[in-house]
Amino acid sequence: MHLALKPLTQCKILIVDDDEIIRVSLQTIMEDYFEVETLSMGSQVLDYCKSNIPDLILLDVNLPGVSGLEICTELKQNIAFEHVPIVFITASYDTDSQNACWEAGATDFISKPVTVSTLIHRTKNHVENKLRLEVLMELTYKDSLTGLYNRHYLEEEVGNALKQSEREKKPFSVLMIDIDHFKLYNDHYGHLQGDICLKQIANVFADTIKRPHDVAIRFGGEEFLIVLPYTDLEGMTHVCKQIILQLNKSNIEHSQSSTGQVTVSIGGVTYDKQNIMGLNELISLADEGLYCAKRDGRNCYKL
Ligand code: GH3
Ligand code: MG
Ligand code: MG
Ligand code: MG
Repeated sequence: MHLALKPLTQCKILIVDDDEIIRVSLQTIMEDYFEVETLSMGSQVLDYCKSNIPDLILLDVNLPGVSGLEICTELKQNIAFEHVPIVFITASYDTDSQNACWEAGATDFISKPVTVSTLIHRTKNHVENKLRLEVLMELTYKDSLTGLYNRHYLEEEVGNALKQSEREKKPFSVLMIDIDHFKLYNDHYGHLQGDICLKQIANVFADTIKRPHDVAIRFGGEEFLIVLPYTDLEGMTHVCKQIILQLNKSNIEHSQSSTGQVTVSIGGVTYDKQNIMGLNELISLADEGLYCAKRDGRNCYKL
Protein backbone atom coordinates (compact mmCIF):
# COMPACT_ATOMS: atom_id res chain seq x y z
CA MET A 1 0.00 0.00 0.00
CA HIS A 2 1.32 3.43 -0.92
CA LEU A 3 0.43 6.37 1.31
CA ALA A 4 0.94 9.92 0.04
CA LEU A 5 3.12 11.60 2.67
CA LYS A 6 4.06 15.26 2.92
CA PRO A 7 7.65 15.97 1.73
CA LEU A 8 10.38 15.65 4.36
CA THR A 9 11.55 19.18 3.50
CA GLN A 10 8.30 20.44 5.04
CA CYS A 11 8.78 18.42 8.23
CA LYS A 12 9.94 20.22 11.36
CA ILE A 13 12.85 18.95 13.40
CA LEU A 14 13.52 20.50 16.79
CA ILE A 15 17.12 20.27 18.04
CA VAL A 16 17.65 20.83 21.76
CA ASP A 17 21.24 21.07 22.97
CA ASP A 18 22.95 23.50 25.35
CA ASP A 19 26.28 23.16 23.52
CA GLU A 20 26.28 25.75 20.76
CA ILE A 21 28.85 23.95 18.61
CA ILE A 22 26.84 20.71 18.63
CA ARG A 23 23.58 22.59 18.09
CA VAL A 24 24.87 24.45 15.07
CA SER A 25 26.59 21.43 13.52
CA LEU A 26 23.45 19.27 13.91
CA GLN A 27 21.42 22.08 12.42
CA THR A 28 23.77 22.39 9.44
CA ILE A 29 23.52 18.66 8.70
CA MET A 30 19.74 18.45 9.14
CA GLU A 31 18.85 21.62 7.23
CA ASP A 32 19.59 19.91 3.92
CA TYR A 33 16.68 17.54 4.53
CA PHE A 34 14.20 19.16 6.94
CA GLU A 35 12.95 22.45 8.39
CA VAL A 36 15.03 22.93 11.53
CA GLU A 37 14.53 24.91 14.74
CA THR A 38 16.92 24.87 17.71
CA LEU A 39 16.62 25.51 21.44
CA SER A 40 19.36 25.62 24.06
CA MET A 41 17.32 25.06 27.24
CA GLY A 42 15.06 22.24 28.37
CA SER A 43 12.66 24.69 30.02
CA GLN A 44 11.79 26.18 26.59
CA VAL A 45 10.72 22.90 24.98
CA LEU A 46 7.15 22.43 26.25
CA ASP A 47 6.06 25.98 25.44
CA TYR A 48 7.66 25.74 22.01
CA CYS A 49 5.85 22.46 21.27
CA LYS A 50 2.48 23.87 22.37
CA SER A 51 2.57 26.44 19.57
CA ASN A 52 4.50 24.44 17.00
CA ILE A 53 4.36 20.63 17.17
CA PRO A 54 7.60 19.21 15.70
CA ASP A 55 7.76 16.06 13.54
CA LEU A 56 10.79 14.87 15.51
CA ILE A 57 12.91 16.10 18.41
CA LEU A 58 16.66 15.55 18.63
CA LEU A 59 17.25 15.88 22.34
CA ASP A 60 20.42 16.18 24.38
CA VAL A 61 20.29 14.10 27.60
CA ASN A 62 22.38 16.45 29.71
CA LEU A 63 20.87 19.90 29.74
CA PRO A 64 21.13 22.45 32.55
CA GLY A 65 17.91 22.88 34.54
CA VAL A 66 15.24 20.60 33.08
CA SER A 67 17.03 17.48 31.75
CA GLY A 68 16.36 15.78 28.45
CA LEU A 69 14.91 12.76 30.28
CA GLU A 70 12.43 14.96 32.17
CA ILE A 71 11.33 16.66 28.93
CA CYS A 72 10.85 13.34 27.19
CA THR A 73 8.77 11.93 30.07
CA GLU A 74 6.57 15.02 30.13
CA LEU A 75 5.99 15.13 26.36
CA LYS A 76 5.15 11.42 26.17
CA GLN A 77 2.47 11.81 28.85
CA ASN A 78 0.75 14.55 26.87
CA ILE A 79 -1.66 13.24 24.23
CA ALA A 80 -0.89 16.19 21.97
CA PHE A 81 2.76 15.10 21.66
CA GLU A 82 2.75 11.35 22.35
CA HIS A 83 3.37 10.50 18.67
CA VAL A 84 6.29 12.92 18.22
CA PRO A 85 9.44 10.77 17.91
CA ILE A 86 12.12 11.74 20.42
CA VAL A 87 15.68 10.74 19.56
CA PHE A 88 18.31 11.27 22.23
CA ILE A 89 21.79 12.39 21.32
CA THR A 90 23.98 11.08 24.11
CA ALA A 91 27.62 10.71 25.03
CA SER A 92 26.92 8.04 27.69
CA TYR A 93 26.74 4.47 26.42
CA ASP A 94 26.46 2.62 29.74
CA THR A 95 23.50 0.34 30.38
CA ASP A 96 21.88 2.57 33.02
CA SER A 97 21.98 5.63 30.77
CA GLN A 98 20.51 3.69 27.88
CA ASN A 99 17.76 2.24 30.09
CA ALA A 100 16.93 5.72 31.39
CA CYS A 101 16.35 6.91 27.81
CA TRP A 102 14.03 4.01 26.97
CA GLU A 103 12.13 4.37 30.24
CA ALA A 104 11.55 8.08 29.55
CA GLY A 105 9.84 7.04 26.30
CA ALA A 106 12.65 7.60 23.80
CA THR A 107 11.98 6.49 20.23
CA ASP A 108 15.69 5.97 19.65
CA PHE A 109 19.09 7.29 20.60
CA ILE A 110 22.23 8.18 18.70
CA SER A 111 25.63 8.18 20.36
CA LYS A 112 28.09 11.06 20.26
CA PRO A 113 30.25 11.50 18.23
CA VAL A 114 27.45 11.35 15.69
CA THR A 115 27.88 9.52 12.38
CA VAL A 116 26.23 11.77 9.81
CA SER A 117 24.68 9.04 7.64
CA THR A 118 23.25 7.26 10.70
CA LEU A 119 21.80 10.52 11.99
CA ILE A 120 20.12 11.27 8.66
CA HIS A 121 18.81 7.76 7.99
CA ARG A 122 17.48 7.26 11.50
CA THR A 123 15.72 10.62 11.59
CA LYS A 124 14.26 10.10 8.09
CA ASN A 125 12.92 6.68 9.09
CA HIS A 126 11.35 7.98 12.29
CA VAL A 127 9.80 11.00 10.59
CA GLU A 128 8.38 8.84 7.79
CA ASN A 129 6.89 6.43 10.33
CA LYS A 130 5.29 9.36 12.14
CA LEU A 131 3.82 10.66 8.87
CA ARG A 132 2.45 7.20 8.00
CA LEU A 133 0.87 6.92 11.43
CA GLU A 134 -0.75 10.33 10.96
CA VAL A 135 -2.21 9.35 7.58
CA LEU A 136 -3.58 6.08 8.99
CA MET A 137 -5.02 7.88 12.01
CA GLU A 138 -6.66 10.40 9.67
CA LEU A 139 -8.33 7.56 7.74
CA THR A 140 -9.40 5.81 10.93
CA TYR A 141 -10.57 8.76 12.93
CA LYS A 142 -11.98 11.30 10.45
CA ASP A 143 -15.47 11.53 8.99
CA SER A 144 -15.09 11.49 5.21
CA LEU A 145 -18.00 13.87 4.47
CA THR A 146 -17.15 16.71 6.86
CA GLY A 147 -13.46 16.14 7.64
CA LEU A 148 -14.29 16.34 11.36
CA TYR A 149 -13.36 13.56 13.80
CA ASN A 150 -15.72 10.56 13.93
CA ARG A 151 -17.35 8.45 16.60
CA HIS A 152 -14.41 6.04 16.58
CA TYR A 153 -12.12 8.89 17.62
CA LEU A 154 -14.51 9.81 20.41
CA GLU A 155 -14.47 6.27 21.78
CA GLU A 156 -10.71 5.75 21.48
CA GLU A 157 -9.20 9.12 22.32
CA VAL A 158 -11.54 11.52 24.10
CA GLY A 159 -11.80 9.40 27.26
CA ASN A 160 -8.01 9.74 27.63
CA ALA A 161 -8.23 13.52 27.24
CA LEU A 162 -10.86 13.61 30.01
CA LYS A 163 -8.64 11.49 32.28
CA GLN A 164 -5.72 13.84 31.63
CA SER A 165 -7.82 16.87 32.63
CA GLU A 166 -8.90 14.96 35.75
CA ARG A 167 -5.26 14.25 36.67
CA GLU A 168 -4.30 17.89 36.10
CA LYS A 169 -7.42 19.09 37.97
CA LYS A 170 -8.38 21.21 34.97
CA PRO A 171 -11.88 21.91 33.63
CA PHE A 172 -13.25 19.99 30.63
CA SER A 173 -16.34 20.98 28.65
CA VAL A 174 -18.53 19.19 26.13
CA LEU A 175 -21.05 20.67 23.67
CA MET A 176 -23.73 18.66 21.86
CA ILE A 177 -25.01 20.42 18.74
CA ASP A 178 -27.92 19.53 16.46
CA ILE A 179 -28.98 21.27 13.25
CA ASP A 180 -32.45 22.81 13.46
CA HIS A 181 -35.17 21.54 11.13
CA PHE A 182 -32.69 19.60 9.03
CA LYS A 183 -35.30 17.14 7.86
CA LEU A 184 -37.22 20.06 6.34
CA TYR A 185 -33.95 21.26 4.74
CA ASN A 186 -33.37 17.86 3.08
CA ASP A 187 -37.00 17.60 2.01
CA HIS A 188 -36.88 21.04 0.40
CA TYR A 189 -33.35 21.24 -1.05
CA GLY A 190 -32.57 17.55 -1.56
CA HIS A 191 -30.16 15.18 0.18
CA LEU A 192 -27.09 16.19 -1.85
CA GLN A 193 -27.56 19.85 -0.94
CA GLY A 194 -28.11 18.58 2.64
CA ASP A 195 -24.63 17.03 2.50
CA ILE A 196 -23.14 20.32 1.28
CA CYS A 197 -24.88 22.10 4.15
CA LEU A 198 -23.39 19.61 6.64
CA LYS A 199 -19.92 20.39 5.27
CA GLN A 200 -20.48 24.14 5.53
CA ILE A 201 -21.60 23.83 9.13
CA ALA A 202 -18.65 21.55 9.96
CA ASN A 203 -16.32 24.24 8.55
CA VAL A 204 -17.90 26.81 10.84
CA PHE A 205 -17.18 24.54 13.83
CA ALA A 206 -13.62 23.86 12.71
CA ASP A 207 -12.97 27.60 12.20
CA THR A 208 -14.56 28.56 15.51
CA ILE A 209 -12.57 26.28 17.81
CA LYS A 210 -9.13 27.79 18.16
CA ARG A 211 -7.13 25.97 20.80
CA PRO A 212 -4.92 23.02 19.88
CA HIS A 213 -6.76 20.61 22.24
CA ASP A 214 -10.28 21.50 21.03
CA VAL A 215 -11.95 18.79 18.95
CA ALA A 216 -15.09 18.80 16.77
CA ILE A 217 -16.69 15.39 16.18
CA ARG A 218 -19.53 14.28 13.91
CA PHE A 219 -21.49 12.29 16.48
CA GLY A 220 -24.31 11.09 14.21
CA GLY A 221 -26.13 12.22 11.05
CA GLU A 222 -26.64 15.93 11.83
CA GLU A 223 -25.41 15.87 15.42
CA PHE A 224 -22.00 17.08 16.51
CA LEU A 225 -19.93 17.09 19.67
CA ILE A 226 -17.36 19.73 20.48
CA VAL A 227 -14.91 18.71 23.18
CA LEU A 228 -13.10 21.54 24.95
CA PRO A 229 -10.34 20.36 27.33
CA TYR A 230 -8.91 23.00 29.69
CA THR A 231 -12.08 25.07 29.19
CA ASP A 232 -14.47 26.23 31.92
CA LEU A 233 -18.07 27.49 31.81
CA GLU A 234 -16.96 30.95 30.69
CA GLY A 235 -14.84 29.59 27.83
CA MET A 236 -17.61 27.19 26.79
CA THR A 237 -20.14 30.08 26.75
CA HIS A 238 -17.79 32.04 24.49
CA VAL A 239 -17.55 29.11 22.06
CA CYS A 240 -21.38 28.73 21.96
CA LYS A 241 -21.85 32.43 21.22
CA GLN A 242 -19.19 32.31 18.50
CA ILE A 243 -20.77 29.27 16.81
CA ILE A 244 -24.20 30.91 16.71
CA LEU A 245 -22.69 34.22 15.52
CA GLN A 246 -20.49 32.68 12.82
CA LEU A 247 -23.29 30.46 11.54
CA ASN A 248 -25.52 33.53 11.38
CA LYS A 249 -22.81 35.32 9.37
CA SER A 250 -22.49 32.33 7.02
CA ASN A 251 -26.17 32.90 6.25
CA ILE A 252 -26.95 29.49 4.72
CA GLU A 253 -30.45 29.80 3.24
CA HIS A 254 -33.21 27.66 4.78
CA SER A 255 -36.56 28.88 3.46
CA GLN A 256 -38.46 26.34 5.59
CA SER A 257 -37.10 27.75 8.88
CA SER A 258 -38.62 30.77 10.65
CA THR A 259 -35.22 32.54 10.64
CA GLY A 260 -34.77 32.00 6.89
CA GLN A 261 -31.33 30.48 7.47
CA VAL A 262 -29.75 27.32 8.87
CA THR A 263 -29.33 27.44 12.66
CA VAL A 264 -28.24 25.03 15.38
CA SER A 265 -29.22 24.29 18.96
CA ILE A 266 -26.53 23.58 21.55
CA GLY A 267 -26.43 21.88 24.95
CA GLY A 268 -23.27 22.07 27.05
CA VAL A 269 -21.76 20.78 30.27
CA THR A 270 -18.54 21.38 32.19
CA TYR A 271 -16.87 18.56 34.07
CA ASP A 272 -17.39 19.06 37.76
CA LYS A 273 -14.43 18.22 40.03
CA GLN A 274 -16.69 17.70 43.06
CA ASN A 275 -18.85 15.25 41.19
CA ILE A 276 -16.58 13.11 39.02
CA MET A 277 -18.29 12.09 35.78
CA GLY A 278 -17.35 9.80 32.93
CA LEU A 279 -17.53 10.80 29.28
CA ASN A 280 -20.91 9.11 28.69
CA GLU A 281 -22.39 11.01 31.60
CA LEU A 282 -21.06 14.31 30.25
CA ILE A 283 -22.50 13.55 26.83
CA SER A 284 -25.94 12.71 28.19
CA LEU A 285 -25.97 15.91 30.29
CA ALA A 286 -25.02 17.93 27.19
CA ASP A 287 -27.80 16.10 25.35
CA GLU A 288 -30.30 17.17 28.04
CA GLY A 289 -29.17 20.78 27.51
CA LEU A 290 -29.68 20.34 23.78
CA TYR A 291 -33.21 19.06 24.37
CA CYS A 292 -33.95 22.20 26.47
CA ALA A 293 -32.52 24.44 23.72
CA LYS A 294 -34.82 22.77 21.17
CA ARG A 295 -37.80 23.15 23.50
CA ASP A 296 -36.97 26.83 24.05
CA GLY A 297 -37.32 27.60 20.35
CA ARG A 298 -33.97 26.46 18.79
CA ASN A 299 -31.08 28.69 17.54
CA CYS A 300 -29.82 28.99 21.13
CA TYR A 301 -27.63 27.27 23.74
CA LYS A 302 -28.42 25.84 27.18
CA LEU A 303 -25.53 25.15 29.56
P1 GH3 B 1 -34.83 19.42 15.04
O1 GH3 B 1 -34.75 20.89 14.86
O2 GH3 B 1 -35.80 19.04 16.09
O3 GH3 B 1 -33.50 18.81 15.25
O4 GH3 B 1 -35.43 18.83 13.67
P2 GH3 B 1 -34.70 17.98 12.56
O5 GH3 B 1 -35.54 17.98 11.36
O6 GH3 B 1 -33.29 18.46 12.38
O7 GH3 B 1 -34.59 16.58 13.28
P3 GH3 B 1 -34.73 15.11 12.78
O8 GH3 B 1 -33.94 14.30 13.74
O9 GH3 B 1 -36.17 14.78 12.59
O10 GH3 B 1 -34.05 15.08 11.34
C1 GH3 B 1 -32.68 14.92 11.15
C2 GH3 B 1 -32.45 14.86 9.67
O11 GH3 B 1 -31.06 14.81 9.37
C3 GH3 B 1 -33.09 13.66 9.04
C4 GH3 B 1 -31.98 13.03 8.22
O12 GH3 B 1 -32.39 12.68 6.95
C5 GH3 B 1 -30.93 14.11 8.15
N1 GH3 B 1 -29.58 13.58 8.00
C6 GH3 B 1 -28.90 12.79 8.86
N2 GH3 B 1 -27.68 12.47 8.34
C7 GH3 B 1 -27.58 13.08 7.14
C8 GH3 B 1 -26.59 13.11 6.11
O13 GH3 B 1 -25.50 12.52 6.21
N3 GH3 B 1 -26.84 13.85 5.00
C9 GH3 B 1 -28.02 14.51 4.85
N4 GH3 B 1 -28.21 15.21 3.76
N5 GH3 B 1 -28.99 14.47 5.79
C10 GH3 B 1 -28.79 13.77 6.91
MG1 MG C 1 24.40 19.03 27.01
MG1 MG D 1 -30.99 15.15 15.37
MG1 MG E 1 -31.93 18.36 13.96
